[in-house]
Amino acid sequence: MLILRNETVTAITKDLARLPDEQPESKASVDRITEAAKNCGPLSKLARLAKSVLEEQGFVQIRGFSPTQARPVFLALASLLGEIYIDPSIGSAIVPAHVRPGEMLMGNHLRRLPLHTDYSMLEQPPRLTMSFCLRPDPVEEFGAVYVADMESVCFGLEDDAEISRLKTVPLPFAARNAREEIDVIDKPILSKTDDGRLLVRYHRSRICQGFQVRGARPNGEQLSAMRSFERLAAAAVQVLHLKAGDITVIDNHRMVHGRERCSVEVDVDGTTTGRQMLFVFAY
Ligand SMILES: O=C(O)CCC(=O)C(=O)O
Ligand SMILES: [Fe+2]
Repeated sequence: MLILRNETVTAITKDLARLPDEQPESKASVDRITEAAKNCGPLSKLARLAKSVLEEQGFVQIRGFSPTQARPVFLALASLLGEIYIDPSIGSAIVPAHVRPGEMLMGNHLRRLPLHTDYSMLEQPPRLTMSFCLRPDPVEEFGAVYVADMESVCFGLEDDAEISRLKTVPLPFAARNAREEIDVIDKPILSKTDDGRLLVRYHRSRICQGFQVRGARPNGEQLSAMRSFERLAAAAVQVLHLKAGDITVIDNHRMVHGRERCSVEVDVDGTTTGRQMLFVFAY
């Protein structure tokens, strides 16, 4: 974990006061934030440290910012670590999530979220999944993030039969396209990026949806690839407990992530308040 001293947070916040204060809805506004972030000395140094830790272990947790500083700090740091991705179906660089009963989006569910990679249905999934914790779960052990580094799981064992199968058995990943139809792409769980690095993709419910759309059932090889991947990933899980203000950066090409179950506080009128996060994705 990178723990920021108070002086560091003060210096970064002062620098960022010069940043354009705008909703990052367009590529142009993200470009302006990126340009301004490059001139923030202490933030650039923090970004360099974050890159080193990310390279070492596939994720990095940064603690010390306050939740009220969320948007400018989060976006500026993201823009120094990668090229920010704007999901066309969302239309904004920042994606909020608030845990509530009865929500559609997986990130808002109270249940435990199984290990997966984000945007597994894209030909090129974003390299970084970044989160900013605005409000942790009301219960200490709840709402924790799980990460598992599949690069270290595979290291030195690339020719092992079980791991080799993960590179060759294709699985159908489903995605809703702009016309509200379902597209399916066939990809193995483990492949390589253009620059030859490991690219992990996995999302059990997207895969199930892929089979459903095709009107097919997974064959024995596919089932055993899914089971063996899930077993290998589960055995490598590390648990990250979040505090308000924590920024977590996960390498979405080499890691899978998930989340512990959540809870909500219930008001007299039945409204609920739970874990609140902001997400940014980047290449
Ligand atoms: O809330 C979290 O920390 C993770 C949520 C998540 O992984 C997702 O919605 O894809
Ligand atoms: Fe995710």
